[in-house]
Amino acid sequence: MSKQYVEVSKFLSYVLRHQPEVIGLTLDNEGWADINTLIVCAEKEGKQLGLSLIKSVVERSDKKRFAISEDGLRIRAVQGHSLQQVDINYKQQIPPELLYHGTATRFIDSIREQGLMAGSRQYVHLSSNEATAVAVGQRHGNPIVLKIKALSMYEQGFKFYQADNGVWLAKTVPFQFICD
Ligand code: HQG
Repeated sequence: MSKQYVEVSKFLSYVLRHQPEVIGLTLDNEGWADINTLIVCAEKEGKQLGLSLIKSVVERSDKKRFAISEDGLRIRAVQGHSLQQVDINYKQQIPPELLYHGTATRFIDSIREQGLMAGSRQYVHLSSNEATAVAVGQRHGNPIVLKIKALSMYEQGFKFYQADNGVWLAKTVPFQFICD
């Protein structure tokens, strides 16, 4: 993706997952924003976003971070929200035996004590492949990939969800389900 696309993608992630109010935007309960309103609000803040630019960023997003509604009028982030009022009706799924979580080595002591916590986001994010987890961990520092006994967790009553882009979500991961 070009530098401009990455910038727009980060901007969309920020306003659609975390802080729509910084540009005067409101999201509905399922996280949708009206695209025309988004364009107007962004422009007031000095950010030029045309409809075609937004559409190509959505289509080319490496992780398929965003979705456009069937009528083409609304946009939302498919996962990653910290906004508590957004309640996406994720599909509950039976997870594979193992899922992966990339983090930084400096968090390990705290994770050992508390398990994986969602922190400011609504969910702990897990992936079905190790490479994605390495990349996620690198964002925080010296990366380490934790293997999660997801199926055992599920069998003990923990719920797993999957976002439209394949990211796995759980409210928490107790440390006992992290492989040695
Ligand atoms: C860590 C990206 C201390 C956790 C990715 C992580 C992902 C703890 C950090 C999505 C902890 C939170 C989310 C505990 C968890 N003590 N640290 N008990 N429990 N942590 O950014 O998973 O590219 O909120 O390990 O692909 O890094 O933006 O979560 O290191 O799917 O689309 O606390 O964001 O997607 O960091 O990333 P984050 P994350 P995008």
